[in-house]
Order: sequence, then C-alpha cells, then structure tokens
Amino acid sequence: MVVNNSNTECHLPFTEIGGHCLMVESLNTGSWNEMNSFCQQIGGRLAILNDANLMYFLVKFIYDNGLNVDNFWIGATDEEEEGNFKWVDGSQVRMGSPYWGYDVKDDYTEPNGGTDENCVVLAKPEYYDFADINCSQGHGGICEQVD
Ligand SMILES: [Ca+2]
Repeated sequence: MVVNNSNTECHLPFTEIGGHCLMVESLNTGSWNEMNSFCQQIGGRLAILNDANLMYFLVKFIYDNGLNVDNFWIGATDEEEEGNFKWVDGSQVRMGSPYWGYDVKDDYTEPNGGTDENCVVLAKPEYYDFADINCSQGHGGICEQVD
C-alpha cells in the first residue's frame, strides 16, 4: 500500500509520485477535454500541480521512465477568462517561475498564446514547465486520483 500526503491510498492505475496519486498517460492522447474525460473515467481528473516539490518529482518520473517524448495536458485552463488561469477545482494557477516555461532561444515567457491558447501542458520543449497551447491539440495527460 502506498500512502500519499493526506494518508490516502493510491489505487491502480495511480502511483505515488511526490506524495500524490498520479498517472502519466502517454498511450492515449486527445484534446484537453478528451483527456480530462479519460482521467474522470478512471476515477480522477487532469492533475493540479501547485507545488514546486511535486513538479520536481513528476518531471523526474517522466524522464526516469522514458516518457519524455511529448507534451502532457494538466488540469489548468484560462478558457473562462482570458489570462486568468485556473485549475479544474477552481483554484488559481500560480504564475511565473518555477512553474511556467521560459524559451531561452526565442526569449519569451509562458503563457504567451492569448485567446488561441487556453489549455496548459507540461511542455517537452521547455523541459516540462507549463505552457499554454491550443486546447484541441492531441497529447497525453497527467491524471490525479480523486477520492
Ligand atoms: Ca489564453
């Protein structure tokens, strides 16, 4: 039995990563909505990542398991109000470092997509920091267990 920070057991297919019950889904891909539905079907939702320590362990897990081949949807969007990013539970997404990506080559900071990009991924090109992209793109997702 694996216990997370709130003493909740992680049920398969979720595994304990950084004290949370998460699943990194890379085989099934879809839009942000499709992957949120996928997570709901297995008893979860797209993950809320509001903790730098958790981010560290999750990104490490992605690289350690060779899953660093694509972006992953997470549970954040500014679909409701442009520029105001919220998690799927309605809480506020923290902005800036160490969460959001910075593109060294082209010198810009995420989010940068305006109304064309309302959903958030862990972005492979930015070493799995957050980036806003178009919600209809097809990617895997990070699911978290909901009890
Ligand atoms: Ca936007």
